[in-house]
Amino acid sequence: MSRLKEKLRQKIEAWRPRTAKLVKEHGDVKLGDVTIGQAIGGARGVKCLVTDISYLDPLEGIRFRGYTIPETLERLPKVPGSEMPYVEGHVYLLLTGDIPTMDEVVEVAEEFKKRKAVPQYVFDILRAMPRDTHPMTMLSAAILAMQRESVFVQKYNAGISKMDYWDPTYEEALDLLAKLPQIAAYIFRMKYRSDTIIPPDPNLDMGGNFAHMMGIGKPYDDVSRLYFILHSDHESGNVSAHTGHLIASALSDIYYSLSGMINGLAGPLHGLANQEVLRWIQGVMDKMGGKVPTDEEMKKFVWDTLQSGQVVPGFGHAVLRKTDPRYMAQREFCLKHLPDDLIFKYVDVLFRVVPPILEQQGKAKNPWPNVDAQSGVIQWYYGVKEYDFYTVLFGVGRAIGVAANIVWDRALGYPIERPKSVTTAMLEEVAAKK
Ligand code: HAX
Repeated sequence: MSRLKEKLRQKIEAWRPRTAKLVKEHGDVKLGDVTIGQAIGGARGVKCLVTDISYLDPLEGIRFRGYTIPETLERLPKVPGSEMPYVEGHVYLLLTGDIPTMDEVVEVAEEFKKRKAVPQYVFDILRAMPRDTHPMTMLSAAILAMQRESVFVQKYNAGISKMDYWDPTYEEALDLLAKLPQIAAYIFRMKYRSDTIIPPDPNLDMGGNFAHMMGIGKPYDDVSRLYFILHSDHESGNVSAHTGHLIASALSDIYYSLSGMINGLAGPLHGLANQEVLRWIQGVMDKMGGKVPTDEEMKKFVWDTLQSGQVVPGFGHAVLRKTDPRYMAQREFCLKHLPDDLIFKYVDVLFRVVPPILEQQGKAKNPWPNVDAQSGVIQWYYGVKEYDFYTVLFGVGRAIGVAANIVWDRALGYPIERPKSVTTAMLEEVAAKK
């Protein structure tokens, strides 16, 4: 058994009594009430999910296993010669809650290398799809196609004990995570680089290998590491994480679950917002003839968007009530590596003008930028101008957190998810009694 798996096994054994005690002795303690507004309004703020992989504080932002983004980036072991940590180390952190040593990270990186071969039929399926298929559809289909590889299904059919469900789930989670960078890069090169596929380099870590297969030189390896880490998890109520958890709760395997979570991420109110931001900026650029708008000019574009009944992509959040620290981490990267980039300047103007406008409009509860307002500009700068592809990068990162959650869901025996519905008439009846 690998050291990561052994450590995970020990953590699971130690954790199980905590969950069991809570359910047995305190199962009927109230966490809160649900209002009619919440029932109609997407369960916003209803506390009914449990995860220890990450926690999103509305004012502070995300903490991965208790660590803020700057702490995570600082403490995880760095790839030699790079500014950014190993993504494999982040996988270790999310799964176990512990910051790994360099030795432990290298072991996980080696394990990823052993698991990374993508079956040929996946490429055949991708090639059979019309070339103008959205890359998120391709990614989802590629993951779903590999469902026949599921270790969980094999073990389940052989009658494995419920207590051991986490083990094959862990195995297939690592199998899938190790393959995703190659699938993503394959989609990119096939669709947007005249089908010139670059094979993986067996000597590189996950982020380095992704940059290599994309055909982009340094520091794109660090960009990839940063992206995958930043996008990995955002507690479990967001659409992609929740979808993955929900599907897995039916004991569907990791392939079904992650293919489904990718489909949720592909919505413009969620992960696709990063593509929408670039599309929106390009529209403004066309109108401005490439010149950077003044604050006054930009305000007009923002108001035009709002008045035509559309959202300003990259701003607002269902939970956060301040600027997303994932935005700030990428902003810092931009200030260091691409301060004079034209699109970064656009993003910078938006950073100044959008929040006061949204406040003035008085609808959005959070006027501040989210992760998606900043992520496209970095990709564009390093040559990935096909913004349809941006959400795929998000998806590769998000898979890490969703997979870690599912392994723990199985370990702690979380049941099939089944919230209760009511009818509109029932709501009216309750409202009338008040
Ligand atoms: N532009 C214009 N209007 C906005 C807005 C924005 N950026 N953000 C919120 N609003 C509006 C909402 O559409 C809603 O309007 P209605 O009352 O007319 O329906 C109102 O303000 C209240 O919304 P809210 O409670 O503040 O926000 P929600 O929790 O309902 O939605 C969203 C959160 C992120 C979906 C929302 O802010 C939005 O649409 N933002 C733009 C799209 C975007 O950037 N999405 C990415 C979010 C981060 C993420 O998940 N990345 O993957």
